[in-house]
Amino acid sequence: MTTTTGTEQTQTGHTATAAASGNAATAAFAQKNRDGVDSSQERVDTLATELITAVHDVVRKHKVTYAEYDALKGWLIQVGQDGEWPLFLDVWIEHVVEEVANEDREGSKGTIEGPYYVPDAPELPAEATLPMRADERGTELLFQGQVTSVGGAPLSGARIEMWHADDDGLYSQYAPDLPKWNLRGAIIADDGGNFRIRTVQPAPYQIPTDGSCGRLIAAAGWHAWRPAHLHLKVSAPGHQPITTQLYFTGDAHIEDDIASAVKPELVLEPAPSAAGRGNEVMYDFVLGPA
Ligand code: MBD
Ligand code: FE
Repeated sequence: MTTTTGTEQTQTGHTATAAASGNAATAAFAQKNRDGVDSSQERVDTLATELITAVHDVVRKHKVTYAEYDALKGWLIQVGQDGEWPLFLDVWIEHVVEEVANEDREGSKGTIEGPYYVPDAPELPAEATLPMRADERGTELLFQGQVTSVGGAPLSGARIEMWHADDDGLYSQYAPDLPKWNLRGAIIADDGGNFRIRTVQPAPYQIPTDGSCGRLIAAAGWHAWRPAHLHLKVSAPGHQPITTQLYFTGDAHIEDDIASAVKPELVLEPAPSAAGRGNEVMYDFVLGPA
């Protein structure tokens, strides 16, 4: 990817905009969140009071002006209009929620889900190629391994959902003109918990620069990049499911992911494929009891 604008021009001329991907992510979230959560009044009181107090502390500490307060108000309104609340929250907040949620987890490390998961991707056999275009760009990758329990028992029929960006850093269903399930699939492991998935290595992901999150990044002098990554959800009956991501050694943004979601255990070291084409790498998933 060579763009620095975050606005991808696709082959058919449609443009990937922050508002389009943001609004799609907002709609997808609304769909999955229909049930809400049943919190006690005491819990809501505690969390809301402490959050509001934390903001008061920042206002006092830095003597925030009315001009700055109005800029904040305008920006918050615009985040909603751009549909970028899922993006904002998953980039800057989710990693701490994940840290707390998984502090007692046994087995493989998890990390954040991010805004671009889609349930019910096509099911594929244990040895499979992710759905992709005939001319899909990117280095071919063979990703293989085994799903086991913490005791080492193979988890027959484990489900490995994988989704990732293409060579332009774009996700299907969140950018125009990509086939619906491009680079998304649900692989069912064999009786020994083994899987062999063929795909192409994704490109690094840049937060859209033409939306509210991009404006914040530019105004603060931050960078907008996540290292290239594979997203995964791995599950098996009787075991704790895991949501994680895997990264590639040597990526320029491993050390400074804008979403703070890299962990050393999640960095792959692919090697050139023995068969001669592309790269291959092994990674095993270990799931704790449910
Ligand atoms: C992504 O692809 C992603 O994984 C996260 C966490 C945030 C924004 C885009
Ligand atoms: Fe991602």
